[in-house]
Amino acid sequence: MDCIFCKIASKAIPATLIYDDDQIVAFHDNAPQAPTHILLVPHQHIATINELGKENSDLISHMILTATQLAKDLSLADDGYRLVWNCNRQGGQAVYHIHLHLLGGRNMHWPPG
Ligand code: DGP
Repeated sequence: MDCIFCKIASKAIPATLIYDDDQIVAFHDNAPQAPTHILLVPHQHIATINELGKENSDLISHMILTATQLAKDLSLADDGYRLVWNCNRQGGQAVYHIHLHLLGGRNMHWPPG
């Protein structure tokens, strides 16, 4: 197993998890791009969102709903926040294990960089 997010999700390496259940974990990004920058990561290794199929619908729904709940819990919901999936090289993906970015605490720019 040579995937950093598999290792974090399986607790093979220590990380401060802010959410943890049988499907996903969430933890703070180690290179934060906003005052709040959380990653939601499934236990299941899926390299990119291109590999997702209908069989993953419950997982993806759970990731989004957990992100929105965390945003509410962290008082980001009223001012707003951003959820981001990066895919492959031009999409800016660096870690090839799918993850949902939750970014908040500042004004976001559009178009994104
Ligand atoms: P992406 O570019 O969408 O693949 O984002 C990967 C993010 O993962 C990037 O913002 C930095 C973060 N990251 C990479 N390795 C680690 C790690 O070992 N721990 C934590 N907390 N974050 C990591």
